[in-house]
Amino acid sequence: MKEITCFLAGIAVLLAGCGAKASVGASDGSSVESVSEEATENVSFSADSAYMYVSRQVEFGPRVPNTQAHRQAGEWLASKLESYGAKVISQTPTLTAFDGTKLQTRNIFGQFNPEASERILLLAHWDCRPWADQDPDPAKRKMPVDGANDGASGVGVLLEIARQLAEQAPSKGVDILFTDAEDWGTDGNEESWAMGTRYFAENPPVSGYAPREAILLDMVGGENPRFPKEYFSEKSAPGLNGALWSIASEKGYASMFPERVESAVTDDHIQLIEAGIPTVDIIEYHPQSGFNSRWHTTSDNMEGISKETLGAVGHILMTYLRRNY
Ligand code: AHN
Ligand code: ZN
Repeated sequence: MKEITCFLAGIAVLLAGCGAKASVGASDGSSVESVSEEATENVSFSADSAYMYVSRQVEFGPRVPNTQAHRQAGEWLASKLESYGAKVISQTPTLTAFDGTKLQTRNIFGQFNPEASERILLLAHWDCRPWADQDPDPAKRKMPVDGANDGASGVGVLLEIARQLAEQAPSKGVDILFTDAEDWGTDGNEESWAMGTRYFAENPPVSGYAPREAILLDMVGGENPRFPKEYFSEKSAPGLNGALWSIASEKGYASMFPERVESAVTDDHIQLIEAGIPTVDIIEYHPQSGFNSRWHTTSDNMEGISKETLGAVGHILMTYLRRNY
């Protein structure tokens, strides 16, 4: 009996800790009923649907700027966002890459509740790297990557979030941005990455654009991933970082989301942070081996995509959105 009492008290403390309502205990001691916050907060996210959005992008072929696959996928992404009720603005600058190539790019920006002044920005890059320069086979290093994880995974999760927002509108503002030309970069040249996001930050699509905070998803579909906190994110938005990682552990994803800073990456979030928007990057990283082993190889294809991972990330994000927006 003593053990059971402690167990029940433990549940009560946990639930109280996350602000949930709980009714614990039964007269005959045989059942424990609890009404968690989850039941009342209406968080829904379909991992199957997110997976389908990833797969659909990959079917276009590598979405490398200046290719037909890229143009067609860009059209599809904009029309999907629009179909979920977002007010969509495309930016189509020609950007010059580090190697002199002129890139015909497209940032795709969709707003839910465009008139709300309190807003959050959710983003992921949709372009693919033109060269699989990390491929173990030297003969393949000039081939483009499929970008199933590196690109399509984050976009797939955000498209599913857009679909959920069409079902139940947020009470504040939510913006979704698919950024271009993130991955036409080269080692040792910080400026060569994240060109689309730099353009967005320097040329906001709506005047006076100032979201309260932003969340970047990058490589969120791998198998057996690990998402430690990221250094620049923790510096720029410790509150948001803390809230997301504590939702992760509340939902049972503590081992996938260790609450320690273990990475520091050059990515789209740096551009937003420099523009004054506190931003968190959710990105797979392993302290020993770095990114996912398929990263920038020809194996970054659908075989490396896990529905469970997409579902975990989506559920955490959706929970944060429903509680705060
Ligand atoms: C660097 O490779 C320096 N940063 C990783 C940013 C990135 C590339 N994310 C996806 N692809
Ligand atoms: Zn990449």
